[in-house]
Amino acid sequence: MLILHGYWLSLAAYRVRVALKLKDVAFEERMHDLSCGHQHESVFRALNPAGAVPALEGGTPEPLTQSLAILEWLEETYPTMPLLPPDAAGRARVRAMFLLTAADAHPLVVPRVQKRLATQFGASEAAGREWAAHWFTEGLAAYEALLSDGATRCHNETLSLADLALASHLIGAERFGIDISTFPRVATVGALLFKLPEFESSHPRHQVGAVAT
Ligand SMILES: N[C@@H](CCC(=O)N[C@@H](CS)C(=O)NCC(=O)O)C(=O)O
Repeated sequence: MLILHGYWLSLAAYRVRVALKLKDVAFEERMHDLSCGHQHESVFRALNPAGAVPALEGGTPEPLTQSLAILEWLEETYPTMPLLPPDAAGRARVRAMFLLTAADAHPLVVPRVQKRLATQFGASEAAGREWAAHWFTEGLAAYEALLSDGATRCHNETLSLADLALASHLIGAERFGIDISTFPRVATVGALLFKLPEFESSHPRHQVGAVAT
């Protein structure tokens, strides 16, 4: 049985949770309370020396880390319900859209960065939230420009890793109080994605330990 090490609020764990469900892979999830610093404990660092979720244990000799690496492994190991297109150009486009969130926006708002902004630069909680909203808004603008008019999915009307990233981005956007109505294509695709049970049931609000934010 695969074990997903996650946290209810983690957008990166969300991306992996959705893929496991879409691919109908059995897993159990263990939550680590990032708000209490559990990611810094030695037992957790043994799973991921970088001190971050997600980590996926049980399918490989060493736990897998980094949502994209985990998702690529899942893709190769459980090819049913493919989440990458068959053509090289399509795969490059999907990975680029995925990285808008996973490489460009999300890393700027994770707890360790927010904490550093506060300790090194004296950023208040409100300033940290504004910072996060800024980077997530930039990401939304990029998705909006890349999506086709009338699109129901990020790429070629077929579910892909890009949709997992966009859905996680939208969860963050909501949390940071961003009005997505100025991004109509993103709003349309997002609304359709969250109608899918795998996307909705994986939402942080339905996870163990969830509290209203
Ligand atoms: N780039 C990583 C992100 C990993 C990451 O930063 N995860 C966050 C939660 S979404 C975390 O565990 N942060 C711990 C911290 O910042 O202290 C991925 O896509 O998996």
